[in-house]
Amino acid sequence: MIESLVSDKQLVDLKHLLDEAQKIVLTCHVSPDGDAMGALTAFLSVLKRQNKDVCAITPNIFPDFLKWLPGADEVQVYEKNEEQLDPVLKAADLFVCLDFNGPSRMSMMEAAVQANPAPKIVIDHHPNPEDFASCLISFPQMSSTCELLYRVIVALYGEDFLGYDEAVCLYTGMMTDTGAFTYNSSRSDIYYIIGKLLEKGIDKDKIYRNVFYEYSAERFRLMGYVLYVKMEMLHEYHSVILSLDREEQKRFSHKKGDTEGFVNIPLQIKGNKLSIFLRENTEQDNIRVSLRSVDDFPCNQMAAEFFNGGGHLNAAGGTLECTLDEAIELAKKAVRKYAHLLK
Ligand SMILES: [Mn+2]
Repeated sequence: MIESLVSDKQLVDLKHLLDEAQKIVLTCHVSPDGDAMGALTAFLSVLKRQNKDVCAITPNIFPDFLKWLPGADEVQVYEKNEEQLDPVLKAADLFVCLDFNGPSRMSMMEAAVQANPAPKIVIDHHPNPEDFASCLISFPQMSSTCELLYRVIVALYGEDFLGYDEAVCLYTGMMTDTGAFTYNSSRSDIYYIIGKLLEKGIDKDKIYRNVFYEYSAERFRLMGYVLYVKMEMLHEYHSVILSLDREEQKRFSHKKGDTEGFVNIPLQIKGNKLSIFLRENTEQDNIRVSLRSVDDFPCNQMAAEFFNGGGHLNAAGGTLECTLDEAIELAKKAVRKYAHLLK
């Protein structure tokens, strides 16, 4: 048996909140990734099988490459349907917040959720959770929220209760948050859990293809363009800056999710320690910043200091309200400031 991590007290609180609730809303962070969607769909399925009245709502749309997830078709998108979903948020008597550590991560949905004083269960692996949970299950050492949720579900309902669809969802989150187990995935527990999920009959190779072999040709043309034309090497600092403006994204028929993973590519360059990707947001008037690093370079610290963001040690993000050229200058300034950790 795997250690559940969740304390007896937490488990009692969790059970009590779930038992008492009549109308549960599950939610996750804005711009959901595989871990957020995997956790959302897995827990949706589990609670439905517990005969709960439960609704899963994302703040905005999730990428096409996650639409195949079992239960994804039942997930509501707040941004697309505010009038119909506001009453659902208002009527909820329990929220379960998955894969985020502070209310602002719900973005356009924050106000509506926070207006409801109903208790919140937070199940998450981001460091430094804010004080907004009635029941906080936060373990930053976890590879993913899905890994943690596996332990929570098993602690609540037992290993046998977990079904095939839920195993697919949980594996997807663990796989995507670790770059298919290439980073943040060196604990043996992870592979014990994968073993258990495989016993449920999941096809991990098919899941890999569902997520990573589903891109459009335009994405690869855009990737080629970014790497050939828009990659700036800061050799002295073992860092790389990638950037994309709105016009360039339009030129390559950019769809949400198309630039997913670009920021990781420069880390494959020999000796490189840090990769920064600056992209003009196609939905809002700001710039999305993504940071990735290897070893112990603190992306989250740099993101908090320079880019109004945060995250994990090796993967963090933020936003900037300025021009792309200004953002590039700021990124260079950030790299110079952290030179002692990069040289
Ligand atoms: Mn996550």
